[in-house]
Amino acid sequence: MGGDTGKESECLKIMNGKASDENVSARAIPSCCMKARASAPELEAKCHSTVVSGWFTEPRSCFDGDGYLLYYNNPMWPGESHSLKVEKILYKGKSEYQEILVFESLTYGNVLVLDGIVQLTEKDECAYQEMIAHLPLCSIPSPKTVLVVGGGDGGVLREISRHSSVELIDICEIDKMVIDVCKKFFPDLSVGFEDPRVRLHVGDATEFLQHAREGMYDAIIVDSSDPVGPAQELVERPFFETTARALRPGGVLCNMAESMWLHTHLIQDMISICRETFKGSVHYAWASVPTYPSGVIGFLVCSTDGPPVDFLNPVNPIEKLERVPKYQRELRFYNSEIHSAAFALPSFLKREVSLLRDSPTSVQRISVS
Ligand code: SPD
Repeated sequence: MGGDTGKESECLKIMNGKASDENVSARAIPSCCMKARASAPELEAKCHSTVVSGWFTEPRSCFDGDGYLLYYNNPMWPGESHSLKVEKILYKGKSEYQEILVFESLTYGNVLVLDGIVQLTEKDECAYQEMIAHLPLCSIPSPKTVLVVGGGDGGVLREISRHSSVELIDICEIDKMVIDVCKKFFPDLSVGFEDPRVRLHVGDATEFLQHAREGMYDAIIVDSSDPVGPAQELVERPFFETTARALRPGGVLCNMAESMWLHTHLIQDMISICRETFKGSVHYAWASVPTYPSGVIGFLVCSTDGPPVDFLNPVNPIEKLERVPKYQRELRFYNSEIHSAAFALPSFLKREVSLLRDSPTSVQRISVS
């Protein structure tokens, strides 16, 4: 799979509607790559978004003139939807990049939705933010320089702030409006911006990384939305190459990597690219997040050539960190046991994506009996 770049670009092209209709209809479309079908022009005009009869439903539901459900307009998880009961709509707006919705839910606290997709809820955000930050930072000794790509809500910054070894936290978020809205409605997350080690850059992360000094960062954390639209390039080869260049030898990347139940093809693509791009370790981990599609989310962790990184056994355990009281609340999800457990994978996933185990100097496939 490592050299199968044709397959990799095919998946990403289909997801993002770049493949020609002829090519798409001539073969079976993988379940994680349904953009081509969902964006068929005759269906596009009939979408209704967001809140209907007091319920928010993801993805957006599309009805015919008589009110019958036609389809769900999201290429990432066709054939299913998830609803939350809305108590009150708190904010609705449109930035240069996306639609932003914030509502108070009955059971999950305030909810942030971008382009119709749930990004976080107050109740379960801890699982995602804590894992995406501490999986990489607890895997290397004394991280000092960290870059966050995306992450405009501030939750990942809040988690990085727990690490007293960190001296600099750059964040590159493209959408200033997301930052401003979160400061108003998600103060428990946006508190992350108050850390004096944080330097905010509003702009395109690919450009930012292209100008970053080679070997500048100990860790890069990609906290993006799904790879449809603005975040598409964050799962493509050029982005991973620029990321690897900006990491020091033995530096680590942690990238949001979707659901093992829904996106095995995408995960395969990402692993395939990263095996070629990062010369250290490449691993997949996952956590339970009830309000994300299928209730789980994955993380792809990679290290560059250099001092070996054993992601499975945290060398910088969170329990031993010196407390930085000002920005800290208790951890709700992450601990060292969860860290190691997150790399235990179901058999179907090991088989489908040929997941990897480290050897001291290289990566190799593991066999599954
Ligand atoms: N399917 C939704 C995935 C969202 C990942 N990003 C969430 C941002 C939280 N900081």
